[in-house]
Amino acid sequence: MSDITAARDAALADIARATSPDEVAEMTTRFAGKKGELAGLKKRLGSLDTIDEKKVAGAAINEAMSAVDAALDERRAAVAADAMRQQVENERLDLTEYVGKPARGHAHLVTQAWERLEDVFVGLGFRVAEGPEVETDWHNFEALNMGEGHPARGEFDTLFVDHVPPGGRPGTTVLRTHTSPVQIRTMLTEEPPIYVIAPGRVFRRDTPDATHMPVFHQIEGLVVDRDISMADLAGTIDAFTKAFFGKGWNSRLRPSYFPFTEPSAEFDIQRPDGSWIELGGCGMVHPNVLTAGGLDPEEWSGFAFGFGIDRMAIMRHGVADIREMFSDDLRFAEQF
Ligand code: FA5
Repeated sequence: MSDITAARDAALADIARATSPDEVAEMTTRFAGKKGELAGLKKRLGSLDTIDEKKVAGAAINEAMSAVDAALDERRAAVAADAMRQQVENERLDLTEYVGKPARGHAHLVTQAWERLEDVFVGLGFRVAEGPEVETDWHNFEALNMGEGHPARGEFDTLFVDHVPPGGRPGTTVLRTHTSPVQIRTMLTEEPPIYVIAPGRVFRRDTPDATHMPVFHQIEGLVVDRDISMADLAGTIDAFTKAFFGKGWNSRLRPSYFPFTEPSAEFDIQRPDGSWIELGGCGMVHPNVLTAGGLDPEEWSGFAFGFGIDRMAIMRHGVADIREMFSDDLRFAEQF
């Protein structure tokens, strides 16, 4: 009987000290398994002399085994709860722990310029129009008075898309080289008077350098109404220049050539220090373009302009190289 009591007490003492699920598992084998001490004592029951002795000792062993089993169950549950508590503590995320001011991002320089341009032109009474970046040859060139083989096509180093439209010819799907096709799409879907701007992404096979990117952004302007003249164009460009850059800035038009405007001009803006910078092209919408847009040139007249948003952004912020705007260097982006 003292062997049974000693084995039980030793087992219960050890079990009470177990601290991990692994230890409890090991003790389960050691104390409650077939090769355990109590199991060994049970096998020795046969060596006792009387039935009564066997009964008493057998009952004591069973009682001891039940006590050990219960202690193991209890310990197993306790260490499992501890382990869970530990894991929760380890994985705790203290959201109040952050000290200091979180760094806030901001819109890209081009996006900032794009959104300000929209604001200024909407303030002048324009609406924002859109067109697809993948265009048909017809919208990008033909309808803009640049038929097949027109020499001006050569100025746009065009990227072609493999797609062949149903019933169409290969090589007639392009990445738009300018935002001017939005002029055509607008005229075809809207009745004049038309006062729209169309900012967007355009593509050319230009090698990147300080002033060129193969993917860049333009903003187009189109006005179609009755009795629109070159004076309206010049006045609009000047109103825009002062609204966007400031009161001390001026604008001028210089004769130029675009197939889709006649007459055509380049427009420059003058900084308060007196220096001039070229911004974009403009002119009176060519009668052929009005016709392609489904409008009668005898009844309607209009002007259009287009300029580079990226170039304007680098001018405004004094950035030396357009490529810097598209690097992933945060030290650059964080300056603006
Ligand atoms: C045009 O694209 C005409 N569609 C503009 C126009 C519209 C004229 C309506 C008349 C009426 P141009 O190819 O010059 O014109 O491009 C206009 C502007 O886009 C340029 O002044 C320049 O600011 C910008 N630009 C042209 N190529 C690039 C380039 N590779 N990277 C960045 N900006 C460019």
